Amino acid sequence: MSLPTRESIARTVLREEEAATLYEPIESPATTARVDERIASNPPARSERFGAPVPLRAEPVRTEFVPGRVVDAWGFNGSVPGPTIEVTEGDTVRIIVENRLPEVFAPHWHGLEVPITMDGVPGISQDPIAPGGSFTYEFTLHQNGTFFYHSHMAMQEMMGMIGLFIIHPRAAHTPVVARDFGIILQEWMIHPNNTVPNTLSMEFNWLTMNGKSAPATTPLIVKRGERVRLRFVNMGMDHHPIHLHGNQFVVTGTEAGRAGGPFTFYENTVLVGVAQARDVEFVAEYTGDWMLHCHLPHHMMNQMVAMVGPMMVDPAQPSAKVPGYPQDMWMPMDDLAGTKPETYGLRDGWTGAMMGMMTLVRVVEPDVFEGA
Ligand SMILES: [Cu+2]
Repeated sequence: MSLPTRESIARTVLREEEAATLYEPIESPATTARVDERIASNPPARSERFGAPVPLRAEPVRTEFVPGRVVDAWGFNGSVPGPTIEVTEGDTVRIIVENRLPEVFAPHWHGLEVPITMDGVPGISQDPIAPGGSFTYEFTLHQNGTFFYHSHMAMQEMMGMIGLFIIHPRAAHTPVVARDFGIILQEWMIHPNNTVPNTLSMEFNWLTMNGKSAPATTPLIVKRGERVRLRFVNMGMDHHPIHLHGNQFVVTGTEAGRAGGPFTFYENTVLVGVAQARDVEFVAEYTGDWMLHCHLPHHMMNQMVAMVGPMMVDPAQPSAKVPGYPQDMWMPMDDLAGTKPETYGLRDGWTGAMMGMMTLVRVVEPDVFEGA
């Protein structure tokens, strides 16, 4: 087993300091952990302290699911998925939404109990926001939990238009967590030689966590002994059974907010249905690189295209006589995707095991984590 080195952890901390200059976390003494925004969106999101309105621009965004796989998606503020909005229960928020798309649009605040005029459904609760137009939403939040915003135009959803809307409670839920990660699950059909998602497709060949497919996803680094919260949101056409290796967790929240405790029903796979949120919590007791992934086999792959790859076989080879051969190929690409601090120290060839809706929870020893 390979562990991050002191050097890699130092680089991670440096990266966090750099990120701190990019956004201003909301101060909330009630909570000890914030959603890790390096994970929650890419590039790092800008959380806005209430008092200043939150600017939210709907716009085309060119991104990459893995290095070299360019995709022309739609998102918010230059990010797919959009930036994480983090607020505290009781806050009044003002969000200035600007439409830089070439068609009408409106954002819906999924699960939030807001006045009907703020619900963001074009044609029902308001006029659609015209291209070049804007609309200001303002509401007071009396809930807490994992929520999200998304375009209420169905095909725009499948172009990527979603972001996390995290409402922290006034007093932290107990037991208090030390790490808090938000992960948006999405699926896409990107045909060969295309960069634009086919939003009408019923089949999908790219599965992403926060806009990246493994091995380009960012592993979650935690210290052994810490209590960890993972927040999942699913915006797509399939339900995702998200499985964590080597640990048992409890579901502590849904798309409606915090669930009622005590939490005694342990699982290691949680089904995150379409338009649902699930919060799970566990204590990271075991050192190691534990996989966290959707367990649908077709969601553990990249670039699935019929009649390409596994279907090609040389009939002259003896192996061609084995019924069913070939099935899986081992294709590590460490050089391509293995260069960020969070992947430092993984075994050679690790990228061969990482595809699709997949990442790692890397539990490291406290002295390694602290760089002692
Ligand atoms: Cu899945």
